Amino acid sequence: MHSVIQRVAAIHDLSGFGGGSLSAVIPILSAMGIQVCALPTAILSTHTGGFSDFHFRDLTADMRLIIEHWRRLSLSFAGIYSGFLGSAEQIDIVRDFIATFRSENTLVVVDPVLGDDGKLYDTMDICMVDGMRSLIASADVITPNITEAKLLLGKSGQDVTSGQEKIKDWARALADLGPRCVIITSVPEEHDRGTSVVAYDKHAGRFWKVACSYIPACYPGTGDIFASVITGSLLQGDSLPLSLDRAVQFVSMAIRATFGHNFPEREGVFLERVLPSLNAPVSMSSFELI
Ligand code: PXL
Repeated sequence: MHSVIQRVAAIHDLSGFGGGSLSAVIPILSAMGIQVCALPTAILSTHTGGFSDFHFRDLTADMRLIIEHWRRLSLSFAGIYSGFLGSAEQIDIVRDFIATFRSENTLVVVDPVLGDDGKLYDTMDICMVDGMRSLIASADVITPNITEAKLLLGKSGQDVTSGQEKIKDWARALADLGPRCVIITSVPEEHDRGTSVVAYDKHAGRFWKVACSYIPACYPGTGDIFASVITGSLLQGDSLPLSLDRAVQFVSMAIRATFGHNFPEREGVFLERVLPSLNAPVSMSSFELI
């Protein structure tokens, strides 16, 4: 029967407090009219950024059983979207999942969650970096931040991360590993304190950039929010540059809705304040071809 709603398999952890991961993926995609089937990779009391004594339960064994049941149900997906993985073994599980459930029109988005601010997250190690590098070969779209781009390309900590031509080379090198579209976030601007998002569409041979307004705060979970809006927007049929614009605007709005309040940054952004804006028409577009 013709499907009336688009369905996405969301392969992420569930962090109980602090926002991000499935706590962001589900409401964002639901608000965009997309049905989310969650395949949890791990359950945590909080995300790992800014909390040291978090509880972590790895769900590798459960994932296999969940996938087996979904296979018996012959489920199909318009999108497959992965993020934080709980063990190196899950790399193979996600790769097999994509091979089994992907059809001609399935959009596969891999957010290679590994680290930020020049450092690996607490639960990540070099095996995960190597695994993620192999997993992105199965993706149509990847959304690394600048730290993850560097790790995936095996660049050293000393490697300078600014300069438009350099970032374009990195995006090309990541696309050479497999994905059609590479979206790099948190790219430092050369002449001011701001950052931008740079995207490369290998088939079109084009680079796009959207500048992000500067706010002196760093909230965990914004990478998951960004990648979720990208996934929803592409599934809704938006172009790559328009999807970038929507995701950057939504993250900026969430940060602005939070920044004026005096809560610790580790508690994440007030996503609920801005969710309804996902249904508003795009009011302004600021993408540039670079
Ligand atoms: O936002 C990425 C992310 C996802 N899941 C967990 C995390 C992080 C980043 O810190 O800790 C558990």
